[in-house]
Amino acid sequence: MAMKNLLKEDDIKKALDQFKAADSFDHKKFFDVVGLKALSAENVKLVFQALDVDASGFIEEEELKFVLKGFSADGRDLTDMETKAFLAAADKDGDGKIGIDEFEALVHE
Ligand SMILES: [Ca+2]
Repeated sequence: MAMKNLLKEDDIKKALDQFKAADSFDHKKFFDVVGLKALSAENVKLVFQALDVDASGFIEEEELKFVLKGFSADGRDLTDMETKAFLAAADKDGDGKIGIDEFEALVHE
C-alpha cells in the first residue's frame, strides 16, 4: 500500500520539511501534520504495515531509524537520539520494538 494513497503528498512534504533539522523530530507533531492522526484505526494499520518493511509485525529499531523514508523516498534518517526517543515513547511493553497496538495508541494518544 503506497503511503500517498493514505496521506496527502502536500502534508507529507510539509511534515518532512518541518523536521528537516537533525534532532528536531517530534512524533506527536509529525503525526498531526502528516495527517496520520486524522486517519481511522484501519488506515493507521495500513501505514504501520508500510513502515514494517520486513513484515515482521513490528517496527524494530532499525526500521524506525528509516521511518521517514516510508513516508517519502527523500525523507531523512532519524538520528540515534531521535530513534531511541521515538521507540521509548511507543514501546509500552518494553520489548524493544513497536507493535500495531502500540503504534495505534501512539498516533491517537
Ligand atoms: Ca519489522
